[in-house]
Amino acid sequence: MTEKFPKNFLWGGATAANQIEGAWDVDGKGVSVQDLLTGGTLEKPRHFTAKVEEGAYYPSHTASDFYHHYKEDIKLLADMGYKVYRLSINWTRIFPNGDDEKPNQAGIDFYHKVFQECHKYGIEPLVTISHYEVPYHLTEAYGGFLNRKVIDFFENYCRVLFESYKDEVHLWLTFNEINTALMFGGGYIQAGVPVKDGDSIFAPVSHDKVQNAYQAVHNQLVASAKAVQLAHEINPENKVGCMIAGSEVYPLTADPKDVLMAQQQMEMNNFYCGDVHVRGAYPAFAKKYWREHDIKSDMDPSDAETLKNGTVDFYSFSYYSSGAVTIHPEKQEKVNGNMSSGTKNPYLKYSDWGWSMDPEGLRIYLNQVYQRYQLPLMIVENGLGAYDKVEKDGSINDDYRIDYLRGHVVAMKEAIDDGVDLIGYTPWGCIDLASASTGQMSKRYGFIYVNRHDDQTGDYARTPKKSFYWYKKVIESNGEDL
Ligand code: BGP
Repeated sequence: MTEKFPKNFLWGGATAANQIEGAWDVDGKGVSVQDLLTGGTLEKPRHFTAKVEEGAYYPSHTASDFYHHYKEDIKLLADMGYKVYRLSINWTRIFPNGDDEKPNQAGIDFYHKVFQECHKYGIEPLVTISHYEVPYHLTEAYGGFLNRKVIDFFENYCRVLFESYKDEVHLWLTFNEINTALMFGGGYIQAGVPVKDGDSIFAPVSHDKVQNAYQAVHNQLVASAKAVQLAHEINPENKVGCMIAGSEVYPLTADPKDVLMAQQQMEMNNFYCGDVHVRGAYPAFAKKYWREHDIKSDMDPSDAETLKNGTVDFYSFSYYSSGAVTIHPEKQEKVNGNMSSGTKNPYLKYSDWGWSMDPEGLRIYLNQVYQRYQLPLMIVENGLGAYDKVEKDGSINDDYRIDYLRGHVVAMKEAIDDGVDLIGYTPWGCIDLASASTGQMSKRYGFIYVNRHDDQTGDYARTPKKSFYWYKKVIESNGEDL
């Protein structure tokens, strides 16, 4: 007999404010780093514009208009039987510029309404405090998280959240995919580090930018540790997690040099930030990496203590795909996709955006991370971005999505049987939303279809897809009926 999902397992789904809410300039909201990023495609990635260009498409400006549909949306999540809903608070609704003296009451009220709606159905909100939504003013005036003053603004923002939502929210994540600042575009989206007008979000990263990204991430790790302490102080019931962009990296061959390369990528991609969040100190391999890459971050003498005292209560991560690496150029095969690094893995299939599909990799990752940290784990993003087709009768038969998710739920079950303490699962984009890497509405993840398209047409009508009914059944049976 194999182990089952625990009785109180947190089934749910996840979204982010800038990708779902729209209403980017209403009720006192300020401009976030997202609001200046245009839409893009796989061929022509999204880019930064120093100010909003007339006629250009900015995904965060309209997105799925959750701002005006939240009641209907949360009711649909409840119909699926959600126990938890992961969403983010857009910092610029609370502090429009980031350094304002007083918060914006209309912003605070909006999320009160959202949380109350969740509680009406017994859904626990899991709140990401910063999901790629740094106020743009902090980028322009301070250099984003490159500047330590922004740690204080973040702390102030957290204080307002923890106090305002003390009775409504007890599950928090500090920074979404904190490690991505070290991987893409020099940290603009993740940490508000300034970039040049026209820079793509995947622009090649110069040494200065790498240096900046490490500095900004250090400051964010300190900010996160302060937030954890504050959350516990304000309400001992609060549980705070980190959020890592998780990916398993395989050696393409059994050549020990490939194995070493994969190990080193796992360390820098996954464990560099994870270790600081969980263990409160940088891992041993960090020093060598800094030395070899000439990275010098300013650290305050008090930082070591802050990191030590601000370790997280649980480890959360996103998992979409795995990577493979080899030192042998003749064995390398390129993947056409926007997130793939390394080489094609011949054992796996790839999505239309070149992301590998690898449920087994999730089981491996869960085991690896659990053995390393021995903390409760939560998968807060997972899913298949795909083009959906609406049939003549209005139905959406997304069997490919069901297959992808089923494989990952099976992998979770196996990991639980392996002994992993997995506490929850919130697949990404449970309601269709704008894609983070392309800005497209047509790259859909949802159980709920939103009638909105890349050309900015569509009335935002919501329709449950076939996967909606499948996931409802999964939740009802606590992961038994797949
Ligand atoms: C993660 C982000 C999300 C989300 C997801 C899917 O990296 O945390 O914001 O969008 O990836 O990516 P995409 O939207 O590019 O398909």
